[in-house]
Amino acid sequence: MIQAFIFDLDGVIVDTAKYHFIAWRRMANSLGFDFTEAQNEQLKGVSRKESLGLILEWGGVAKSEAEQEALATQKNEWYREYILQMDESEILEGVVPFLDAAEAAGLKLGLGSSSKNATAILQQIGLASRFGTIIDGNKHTRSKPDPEVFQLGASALGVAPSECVVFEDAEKGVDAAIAGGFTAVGVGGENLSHAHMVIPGFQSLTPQDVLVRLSS
Ligand code: B16
Ligand code: MG
Repeated sequence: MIQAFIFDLDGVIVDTAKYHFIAWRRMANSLGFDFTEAQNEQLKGVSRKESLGLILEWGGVAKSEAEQEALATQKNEWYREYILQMDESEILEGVVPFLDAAEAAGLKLGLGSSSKNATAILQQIGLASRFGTIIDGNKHTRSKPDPEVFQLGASALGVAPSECVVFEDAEKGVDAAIAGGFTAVGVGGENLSHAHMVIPGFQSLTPQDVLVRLSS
């Protein structure tokens, strides 16, 4: 029986992919190359370090470890300029009523994100206190598609993966949930057909709708 919902952050609760894209592009442009929004799709759910590696590869640019460290720090400073302007108006449509209904139904709520900025973002948008546990990029070491982030979340909530639904917008996030034995709900996005169920978003959706569709 499902006892808990674990939510990814970027792309599920808020659309921060656009801010990651602007900041990474600024960094790429400073190195003399560019990349596309379609390529940016591949960075969803991927850690900062791994994202940088992919972008440098696309630009055909080689950098030392120390230089990569400096580039990642610079990108994060730019990214934080954007996220520190965020407020609750950036919460994706339907998310708050869905969280309210899930809580009222007695489900435990957790957050599992690759982002080291997840807690800052949740504070900016006023949702930090809504989750029984927040596992962010500072609390786990193995990136999605490794299931570690969700396993730590389930364990902190005191539930087994089989009792937990994970909501994810990234292909690698859905892979991570499935690899860990969770039920995966893909949110929006493309390449999510391997999830147990796909939803366009949370508008007009209730936890009961999800549980009924998953059991049918
Ligand atoms: P940061 P999620 C992920 O968050 C993003 O989708 C991904 O694009 C980003 O590179 C990663 O967090 C790391 O973010 O640089 O803030 O630590 O989708 O797992 O919530
Ligand atoms: Mg995401």
